[in-house]
Amino acid sequence: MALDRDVVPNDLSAFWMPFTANRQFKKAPRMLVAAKDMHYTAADGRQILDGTAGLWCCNAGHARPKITEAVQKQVAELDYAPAFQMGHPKAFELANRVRDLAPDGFEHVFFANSGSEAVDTALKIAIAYHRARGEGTRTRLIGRERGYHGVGFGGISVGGIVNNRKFYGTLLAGVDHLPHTHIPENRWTRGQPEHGAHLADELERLVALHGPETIAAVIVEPVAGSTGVLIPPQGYLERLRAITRKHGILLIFDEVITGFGRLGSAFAAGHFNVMPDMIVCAKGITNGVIPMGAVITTAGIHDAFMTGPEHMIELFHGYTYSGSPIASAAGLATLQTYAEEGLFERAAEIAPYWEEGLHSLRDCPNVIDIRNMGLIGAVELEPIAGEPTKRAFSAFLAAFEKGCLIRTTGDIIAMSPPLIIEKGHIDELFGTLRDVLKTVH
Ligand code: PXG
Repeated sequence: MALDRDVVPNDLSAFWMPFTANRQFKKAPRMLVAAKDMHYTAADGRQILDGTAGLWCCNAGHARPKITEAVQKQVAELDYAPAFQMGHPKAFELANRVRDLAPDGFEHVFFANSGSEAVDTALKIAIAYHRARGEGTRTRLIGRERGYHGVGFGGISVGGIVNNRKFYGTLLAGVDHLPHTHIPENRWTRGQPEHGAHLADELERLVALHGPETIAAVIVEPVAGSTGVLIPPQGYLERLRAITRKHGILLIFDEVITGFGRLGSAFAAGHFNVMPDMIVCAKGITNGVIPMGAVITTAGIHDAFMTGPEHMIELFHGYTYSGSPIASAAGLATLQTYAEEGLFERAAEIAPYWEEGLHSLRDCPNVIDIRNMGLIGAVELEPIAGEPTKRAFSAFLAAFEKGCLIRTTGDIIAMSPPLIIEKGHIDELFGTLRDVLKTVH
């Protein structure tokens, strides 16, 4: 790709890029320089169809006027306000709006600045909650194989992606994992697969092993995204809820990608009608424009902390930028955009067309599974023998050359477009992918 030297620096060496093959990238950079609605502009001027909503975050599409204006206005009016022992109106207003969007019973919102921070926050609240109620032995955390909960030590400890864990020593103590739910019987399923609810029963085994009085919380992604799109089997989340409730264990849904419309509902909890005790969110809360994460809790959890002397801090936790004015302004304008344009309903309406187009790729070479839910889709490829990830990454590069942005994880292509996507874009995305899959070997 020819780079426009007016906008791209000659020297790319200083920036150590996250989750990127740095040396490979810097030899052949893929630079984005602008974005509007469904498209990025690459440095060579090409329009790139955004099949991934950035990184699952720009649910309303790019450079949406209300959000842009709100951020511009806020930065000029109140750029920053201390987050501890001081307040500013928009953080309270945004918390109220998030509460309104959350299922009934979710009453309080703790702000962080990313999904990783929000995950850490939820895990800490879980342990401290039990302690506040006199059950201080409940300190164990249970995650799931193949889970992704960001990259903090809390998140990688409960997470289950081996490369995100194995380089970082002993991680948090006292963590265990459920098996993942991705089983071969469920290949080619549209929506929730039929088999696998019994995998939730593994929690009973862990409870028997450790004793229920040692376990604080179970954290799962209702739909796992980063690991390659794993849709929960029918009845699985319900069973996890029943077992956690039976043993007094908190259930945390990590909705960093499912929150704010991805499944055609505000949250997966409401979509599946399974109510956890805490919902972790980020990304779509501000349309990805300003970093923000949040934990939404029930009144029961929050109120357990509101007991000591009133002058005392109740939770010794928080970030300099928790509920920052600019993030809050971006969040308010984002939620307004979602509501005014009915984007969650729109996602639900167009999801069947998305599903149809996605599954039409079944006859393409090397495709071994396709799965979807809401505006999420995955195409799994047979790995090249001895060279895992290479085939999918070649497809990613070829798609970018042909003007479409997709994501890959292992040999799985994952797509999660902005909720403003139209049928023509869906045709273009899957048409391009069909061409790409024919050429990539
Ligand atoms: N939980 C979940 C379920 C996530 O998907 C995080 C936590 C961490 O969020 P932060 O804001 O700390 O990155 C995530 C992030 C991908 C991809 O391509 C997914 C994420 C991030 C980057 C890439 O699937 N999810």
